[in-house]
Amino acid sequence: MRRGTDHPLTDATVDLMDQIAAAAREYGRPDSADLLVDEVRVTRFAGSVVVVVGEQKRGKSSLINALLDRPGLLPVDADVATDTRIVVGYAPEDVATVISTDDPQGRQIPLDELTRYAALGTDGTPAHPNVERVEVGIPAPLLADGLILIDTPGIGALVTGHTTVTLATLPRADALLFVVNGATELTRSELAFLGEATRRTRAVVFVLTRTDTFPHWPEVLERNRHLLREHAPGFADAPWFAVSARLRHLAQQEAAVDPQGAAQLLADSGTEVLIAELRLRVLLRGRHARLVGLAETAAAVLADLESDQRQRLRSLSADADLLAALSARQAELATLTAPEAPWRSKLAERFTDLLAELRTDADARIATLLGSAQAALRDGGREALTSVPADLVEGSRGLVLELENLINVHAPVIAVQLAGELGLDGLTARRVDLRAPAGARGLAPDLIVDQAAPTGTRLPQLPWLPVDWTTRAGPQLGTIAARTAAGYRQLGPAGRNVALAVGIGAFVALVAGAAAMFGRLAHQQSRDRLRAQVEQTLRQLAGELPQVLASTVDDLHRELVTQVEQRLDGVRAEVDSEVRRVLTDRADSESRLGPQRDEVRHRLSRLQTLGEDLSALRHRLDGQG
Ligand SMILES: Nc1nc2c(ncn2[C@@H]2O[C@H](COP(=O)(O)OP(=O)(O)O)[C@@H](O)[C@H]2O)c(=O)[nH]1
Ligand SMILES: [Mg+2]
Repeated sequence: MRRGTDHPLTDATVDLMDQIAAAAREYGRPDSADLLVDEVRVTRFAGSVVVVVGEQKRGKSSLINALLDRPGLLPVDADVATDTRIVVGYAPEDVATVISTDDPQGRQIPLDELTRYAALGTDGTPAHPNVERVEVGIPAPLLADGLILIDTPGIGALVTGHTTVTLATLPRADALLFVVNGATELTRSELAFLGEATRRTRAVVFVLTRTDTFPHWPEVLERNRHLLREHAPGFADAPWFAVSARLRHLAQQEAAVDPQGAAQLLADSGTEVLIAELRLRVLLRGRHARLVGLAETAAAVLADLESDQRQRLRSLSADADLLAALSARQAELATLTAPEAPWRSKLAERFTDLLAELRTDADARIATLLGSAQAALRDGGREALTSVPADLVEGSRGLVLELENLINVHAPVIAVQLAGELGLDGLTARRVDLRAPAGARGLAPDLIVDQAAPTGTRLPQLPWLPVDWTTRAGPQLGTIAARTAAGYRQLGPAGRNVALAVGIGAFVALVAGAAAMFGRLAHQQSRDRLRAQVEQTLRQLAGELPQVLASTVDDLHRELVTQVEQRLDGVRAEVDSEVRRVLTDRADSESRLGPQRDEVRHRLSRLQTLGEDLSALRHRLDGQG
């Protein structure tokens, strides 16, 4: 994969990580070594996801086509509206895959059939309501650098299905690219969306399109800034880019004939500045945050290794207090591993709270789905007979995504808290992998694009993007590595990680079942019948949800308990063997202890050198930030 936008310190960082991983392996911490190697892999390949959002016909799809210099790529037409998410990433050759309820694994389609699957039909209803997303891979240079662009259906009222899904996607992306056009100022629904988005996104870039058609766009832009200050102050300082997709296409056509004119058109299109911004702010900053996270993880690993060796030195030097300290730790661990250890009930309480929160949230969302369906059936025209079921299908997807978000925000916090309270060196809540099979997440963008959707689910989601559970407090562009490091720092030495790999399959299946029901309700003849069926399906969903949520949370709880128990057993075994070593060392002769001390001192000095190199690197990273 071509990497034109690489961070200047990538090689230096990766090289040092390799050295630290090697030391960890040599000095008896293979898990820490694996952790580092794993994170390096993620850092090398992780791309940045940009969700392109805006109302219908603002020029989102045209903009993506222009940025990729592929005029016909995404469906653009006065009367063809995008009706599903189109995820565009790098692939060495053109490829398109439809992920639908019928084909959760994905089914390859010719790229030129994209419109058929991704757009509304001529009668204004989805031609393929079961399509969850389409993944498109093309060999565009901008994507080769790791960018993933997600084209979305237009946002409307906050409660509509499409908008719900788009909002739920934001915490999983690196940036939001918000598209408006130069004709009119931000609408009420756009401002409402942005208000909601403030809590959910790390970075936003505003793009005002069609500057070629709307000469008064500068006034519109000024007015928009003003409106943002008033209605979404969190975005008041976000950058704005005024562009014309058309001028970029014209420039492309002119390039061979009139290079000078083409260069002027390209400059006038404003798109080059936007591309530079995407490279700099999104790609490069994402990489930077990942490198910083990696360096932080490495620092914690080093501290861990050093503490091991210091303890070893104490033992070899017949430190009188060491045995007492180890015995105290043994006693403490004995209490913690007892069946009546207080952490168990405390943990149970936290999961009970989580369940309550999930239920409240789910109930509220189902009530909203019902309310807006009823309103549309009461007030809408005939099109409500098709739009309401379609909206409910999307609304169900949004429900799953939002509940996943909630679990992903809370479950790691519970794990982190517990680890802190148990004083468990090495209990690290790295990531809560809720659904995807091992290896399907946090992978290279090319893998995300190439890979089939997660297996074992009936309602496949957007490619899983790690949820930002540090919210906005973390690095500007949160990343797996940065967040992993945050968890690591809170929890002390890593090495043995708690990855909560729990399926929420039952939950997904339940909601997918409801979504499929809604899908079948389209083209009903009577409003009253449709209303009755919608109400019945939602009631059924609301009725079954508590049980399914309870068992999901129960699984999570059990999984964490198992992990903690295993970890406690591991620590116990470690401390026990340390005690045995202390006793052996005591019985040993000075002629044998001396050389061992020398070896440990040698190790400590190697670790110290690595530590100095790491400090220097972190300093350089700070300077680049
Ligand atoms: N003149 C002009 N028209 C544009 C430009 N960008 C988009 N359009 C037109 O605006 C309409 C809506 O564009 P589209 O990309 O489908 O909007 P979307 O619904 O936000 O994805 C289409 O007819 C496009 O041809 C532009 O930069 N200049
Ligand atoms: Mg579109």
